[in-house]
Amino acid sequence: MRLLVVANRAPIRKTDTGWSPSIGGLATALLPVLEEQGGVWVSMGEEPDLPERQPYPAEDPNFHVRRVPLTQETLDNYYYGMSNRVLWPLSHYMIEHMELNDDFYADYRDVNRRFAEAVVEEAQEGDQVWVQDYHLMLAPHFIRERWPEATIGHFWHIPWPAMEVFRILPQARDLLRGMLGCDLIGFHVDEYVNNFIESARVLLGAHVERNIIHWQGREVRIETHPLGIDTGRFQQMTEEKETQEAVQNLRDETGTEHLVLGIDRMDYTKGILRRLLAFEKFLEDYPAYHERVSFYQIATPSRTKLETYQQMKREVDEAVGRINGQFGTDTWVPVYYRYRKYTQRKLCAFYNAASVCFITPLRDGMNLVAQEYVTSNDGGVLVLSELTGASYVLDQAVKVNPYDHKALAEAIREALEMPEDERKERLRELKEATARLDVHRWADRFLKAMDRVAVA
Ligand code: ADQ
Repeated sequence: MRLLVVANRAPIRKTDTGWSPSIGGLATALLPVLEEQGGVWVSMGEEPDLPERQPYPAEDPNFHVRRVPLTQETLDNYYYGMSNRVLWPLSHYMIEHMELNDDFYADYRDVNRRFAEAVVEEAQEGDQVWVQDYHLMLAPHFIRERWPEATIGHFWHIPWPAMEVFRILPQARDLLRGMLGCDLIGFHVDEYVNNFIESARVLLGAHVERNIIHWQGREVRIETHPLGIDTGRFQQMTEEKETQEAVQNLRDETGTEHLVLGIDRMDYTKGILRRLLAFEKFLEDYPAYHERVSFYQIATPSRTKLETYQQMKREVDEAVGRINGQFGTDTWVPVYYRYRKYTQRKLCAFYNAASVCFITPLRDGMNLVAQEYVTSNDGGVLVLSELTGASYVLDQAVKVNPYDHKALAEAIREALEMPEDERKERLRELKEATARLDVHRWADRFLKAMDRVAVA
C-alpha cells in the first residue's frame, strides 16, 4: 500500500552534484518507507523554477515529490505569518509573540486547501495519507471533504497547549475541525494528547471516550507516539576516525577540563539567553571553575526574516560579548558561540566532547538534541528543561525549570560534580530510553496504528 506524505518541506534538496535526500528528522524516517512502498511526498514549492512533479531518484523512481507552488506573498502569510507568528508562539505558551492577522489566516486556509487538492489528485485506491505538523492543520478536513473514505493520519511535532491557551486563538474551533478530518492524530507525549482532547471536548462539544473523539459519525484516535532519532547513524558516526579527530581538535581548541554544550535553532523558545545568563551566574558563584570550564553555544540561523528572531540574536550576541569581556583571560574563553549550521558529523564531535549538555528550552515539543547527545556521548551528564517533551521520556536527565535562574546555575555545578558511577548509570539508562524511541521504530509504530484505524 502506497503512502502519501504531506509536509511543509520536501525531503530532497539540490546539491552541486544533483538531488539528494535531506538529512535528519522526517526525511530519514519516511524516505525508506516511501522507497519500499512507493507513493508521493506533497510539499510547498517555495522556488518558482522547481518542477511541480518530480520523480525520485530520477533514473529509477521509487516515489514522486509533488510541489504546491506558492507566491512570495502567500508564503509570507501562510508560513512566516500564520505558522510561525501565530501557531508557533501560541503552542509554546508565548502569546506575547503572537501577531494575529486576517490575511495570514486567509492564505493559511488557501494553502491547506491546495495541499489537499494535490493529495486528492495524486491519490490511488488504498493509499494512506500522513500529514505533518502545525503548518497543515486544515488539510485533513479538506482532504476528507474531497475523499470521504481516505485513511488520514497527522503527527504534531510541537506542544499542544492547554485548552485555555489554545482557545485564545480566534480561529481555534476552525483549526480543530480541520484536524478532526483525521482518523489518527499523534503527539510526542500524553500531556499534549490530553490537551488536544480537552480542546475538542470543550471548544467543539465533541463526545469523547478515553482517547477516541467521536466526530461527524467517525472516530478520531488521539495517541502518544514519542519521536526519536536515527540512533544507529549517530552511534556509528561518533565512532568513526574522522569524528574522533574532530573531538580531539575541539579539546585542543578550548583547552579546558570541561565543555558545557548548548545546540539549538536560534529560536526564542529554546531559552538560549537565559542559559547564558545562568552560565554567567555560575561563573560569579563558583570562581574555582574559572579557566576549567568553557560553555560552547551553537545556534543555527532560523526564520531570520522575522524581527523577533533578529532581536533575540542581538541579545544573545550582546550577552556573549559581555560575559567574555568580564571573565575571559589571555588563556581562557568562557563562552564560545557559533551562529551557523554544521554537518551531523561535526555535531557528533561536539556531543562526544562535552562533559555536560545543557538543554534548557522554555518549551519544546520533544527536543532531539537531548537524544543525539546521550547517543553520541559516553560519560557526560544531560541537564534538561522539564518543559520539554523529552523530559517525559528521558527520566535520568538532571531536570531543571528553565525560568529558575538560580537552579540553572546550580544544575551546571551539580552536573560537573556528579560522581562517575552515577553519571555512567544515568547515561546507560538514557541510552536505552533513546534506543526505544528510534525514528525508524517510531515510523513503524505510527504506520501500524494507521493500519489499525484503516480496518476499523
Ligand atoms: P526543532 O525545534 O528544530 O524541531 P529539535 O528537536 O531539537 O528542535 O531538532 C533540531 C535538529 O536540528 C536536531 O536534529 C539537531 O541536530 C539539528 N541542529 C541543531 N543545530 C544545528 C546546527 N547548527 N547545524 C546542523 N544541525 C543542527 C521541532 C520541534 C521539536 C521536536 C522536533 C521533532 O520544535 O520539539 O523535537 O520538531 O518533532
